[in-house]
Amino acid sequence: MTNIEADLQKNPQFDWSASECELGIDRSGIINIGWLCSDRPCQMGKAAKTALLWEDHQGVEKVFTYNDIRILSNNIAAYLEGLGLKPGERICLFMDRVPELYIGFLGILKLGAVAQPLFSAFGEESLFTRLDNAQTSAIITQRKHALKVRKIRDQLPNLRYIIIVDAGEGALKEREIAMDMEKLPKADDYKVYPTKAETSSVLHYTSGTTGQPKGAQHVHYSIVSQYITAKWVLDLKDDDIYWCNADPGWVTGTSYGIIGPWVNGVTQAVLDSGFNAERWYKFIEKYKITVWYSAPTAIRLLMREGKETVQKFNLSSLRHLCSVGEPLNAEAVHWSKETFGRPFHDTFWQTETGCIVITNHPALPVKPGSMGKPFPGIEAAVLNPQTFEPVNQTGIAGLIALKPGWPSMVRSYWNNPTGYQNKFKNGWYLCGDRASIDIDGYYWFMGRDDDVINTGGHLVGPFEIESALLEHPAVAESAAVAKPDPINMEVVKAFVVLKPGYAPSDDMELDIMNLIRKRLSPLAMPQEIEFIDALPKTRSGKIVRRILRAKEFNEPLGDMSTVMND
Ligand code: 6R9
Repeated sequence: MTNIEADLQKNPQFDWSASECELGIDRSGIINIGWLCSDRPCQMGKAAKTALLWEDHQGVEKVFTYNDIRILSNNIAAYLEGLGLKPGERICLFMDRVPELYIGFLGILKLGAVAQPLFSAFGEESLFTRLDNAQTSAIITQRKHALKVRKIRDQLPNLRYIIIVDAGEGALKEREIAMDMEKLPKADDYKVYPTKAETSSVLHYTSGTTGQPKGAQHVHYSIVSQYITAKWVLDLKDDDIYWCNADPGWVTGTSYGIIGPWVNGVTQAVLDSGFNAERWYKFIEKYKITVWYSAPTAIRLLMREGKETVQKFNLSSLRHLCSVGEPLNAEAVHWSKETFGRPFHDTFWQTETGCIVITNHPALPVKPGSMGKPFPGIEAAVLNPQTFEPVNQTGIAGLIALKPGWPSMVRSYWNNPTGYQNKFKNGWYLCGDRASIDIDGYYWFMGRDDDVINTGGHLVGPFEIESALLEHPAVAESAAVAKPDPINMEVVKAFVVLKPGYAPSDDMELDIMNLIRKRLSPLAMPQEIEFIDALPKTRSGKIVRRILRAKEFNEPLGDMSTVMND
């Protein structure tokens, strides 16, 4: 029987407070995610149980028990405190998927500071924007990524420490200090900071259409949602070996790549390596992964690899599969049934929701191509885009909206209260996506309702790309839009107007692409650049990306009345 069925049988009325009870916490008392993910499992008799099975791309393995992660995160918290870092300060984690990232995350939270994880493939400009906005006090990183921090540290007066986890004997530069996690002084009885339900915990940056990325500010109380959704949707049980292949630079990698499995006291496996079908299958076989949380782009890559590759491995340990980040097409669900003997279960949610909100939980029959239904305790609707009232009719497209109030809902955007207010209409939180609901109450995803580009499950904002494009000496104006892609769903395409005196060429295209890859990230790099004479604009001068995008997708152009066509 699945967890959700077992729990609902005992107590059919859903209430978040039942999860508080199971976690032994009280909304008005002390709640600390770092403690709940490491000390509590130890207190529940799991001290010697494996918390983390880690392997890197060269096959080097490390194993950590719950007691190991408890002590190591204590040591890190005490070390950071010793540096003078205080509760509430932002401490960035900027690393590949090394153990220090996972355990450091808990350490920062135990100190009462705010963990700000950033994707290690970010270039210096993406990094700068986010550290500057959060007025980050310290960054924990690796030698290879410290080079990017060095380039921007002079413009970041608040950044007091650049902590390098693998410094070795290498020379340290200004503000840099070495921290060897395994050799830190022991702080076995570290006094975890008494954070409360509403104390800030995690700051995840996410892209919108306008302006720079927004820092979604979460609180310690979010763990209530992450606990119960991991238990019910991922169906995590005591003897599971769980693998989430998302990077903690993105919300899936923290909510369900750190907090969800550990607060449930489950063993999780981490592979610090990019995509490679054989390596992935080998990893599942070797560690006997039972529950796997993946994404449509990865599934499409595996599908492309074909049957012969899968057949080389024994994947019979897999018992439950979930997917997130992009629409999970029906074809991928059928393929996974055929290949693994079970379907991928779709889960829809966002950085802002902090937890899964619409899903095919394991007790719900999967309708391939649908995202499933709202999670118990989540009130969702599809709203008419003009009136912002629920459409209340099956099959009609509208805006996905949620009634605020679940525990892991984002509390604000860092330094951007207006941006946060703009996400609400008529008492509903708007996700920025469109869907319809069928007669059985299943949600069918239709697309985003804005210009944000979803490439391989990662959101990239056009504004950030366009700002970086303008730094190229030849670029006068630009627009970044989504272009359909068979694997990544969407990739970035840039339309560029050159300054007088510059002519389009292959070299120019490559030069511009490289600039974006280096400054922002490989994800944000345009896969194609089209040089044009002028961009479509409204009479008030705003770029109408919708028209450029419609051309890429062969879609109708829609209302053109406000667009200048001269
Ligand atoms: C968790 C995460 C959120 C956006 C979201 C939507 C898209 C996520 C999806 C999905 C279709 C799904 N998205 N899950 N689209 N089906 N199951 O991905 O957070 O990075 O903030 O992205 O991703 O557009 O609004 P985040």
